[in-house]
Amino acid sequence: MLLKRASDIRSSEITPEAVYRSRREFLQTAAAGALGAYAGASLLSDDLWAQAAIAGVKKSPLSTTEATHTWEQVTQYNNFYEFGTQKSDPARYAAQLKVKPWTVKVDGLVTKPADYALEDLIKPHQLEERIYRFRCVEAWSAVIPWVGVSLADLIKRVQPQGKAAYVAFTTLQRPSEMPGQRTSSLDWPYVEGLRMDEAMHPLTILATGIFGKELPNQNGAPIRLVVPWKYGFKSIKSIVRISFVEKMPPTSWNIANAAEYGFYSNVNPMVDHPRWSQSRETRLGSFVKNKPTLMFNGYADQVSKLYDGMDLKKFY
Ligand SMILES: Nc1nc2c(c(=O)[nH]1)N[C@H]1C(S)=C(S)[C@@H](COP(=O)(O)O)O[C@H]1N2
Ligand SMILES: [Mo]
Repeated sequence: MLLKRASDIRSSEITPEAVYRSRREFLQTAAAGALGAYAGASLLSDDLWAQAAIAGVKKSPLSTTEATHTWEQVTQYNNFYEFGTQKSDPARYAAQLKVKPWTVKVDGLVTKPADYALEDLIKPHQLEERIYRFRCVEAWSAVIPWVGVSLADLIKRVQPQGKAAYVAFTTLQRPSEMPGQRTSSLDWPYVEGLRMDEAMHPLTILATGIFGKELPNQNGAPIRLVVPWKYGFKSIKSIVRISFVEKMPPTSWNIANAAEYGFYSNVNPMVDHPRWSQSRETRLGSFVKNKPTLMFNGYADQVSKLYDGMDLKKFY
């Protein structure tokens, strides 16, 4: 029998997902209430809330003022295929991943290549809270208070060479602790990439936390990318390698299904996914796909310049 490709699994998930949300999250939302979520998050006792707090995090003017989702919503409904293809799998299985110590290899066309211990790569005084809208290609969305550093600051420190036109990212490959990697739902390891100007954009961050606490494993501990104007799958989790390269690097979802997932993957309500519309979205905790999706996920003023003159139907 042929193994199911991840792209097939996705299409079959659409209805069960909505059902799952409407049942489970009705109760959660009712409990967390309209408190504005962030404060409400602690109302839901969950031992993950015991994640270590991150000290000295500054607020950022780049944050949205919209109310955030709850800790429970953001940590119990995830995509992290290394732990399985169901939204509940990461919360169930990711605790077994050992994230300390953690090393990130910086290599390729760069002046200061090295295997950096995570503590040496992320400067605590640069940590900021960035509350961003998050939009998954499957048309659900959330508002998440990340803790992270500007990727641009890190890139400047390691000094890419003039020829470096793209940044490539790789997730940890450790099948002993990542049961999904013992299946062929995707080609492993998970890889992603950005054009250099996208990587250098002030909105692009490497996140190490959510809600002022260290990232739970299911959200991509100990370090993951967040690019708020792109579909969620660009936000690669549990990064172990950052490479500076000349040519556009391969990306996991493009490898899995090039007709459906391109390199750019900018949120764009005018360019539908071949199997569903992208014009509206379902906010986590809601029942209906009634929220209009905004161009570049609402970040058009900041990022549309990056794509001047590009046909976004062609470069999806
Ligand atoms: N390594 C890795 N990174 C990943 C994924 C994955 O399966 N593996 N899923 C992506 C997808 S499709 C989404 S929507 C986001 C989900 O992030 P969240 O679970 O923190 O909401 O992670 C992205 N990063
Ligand atoms: Mo996604």
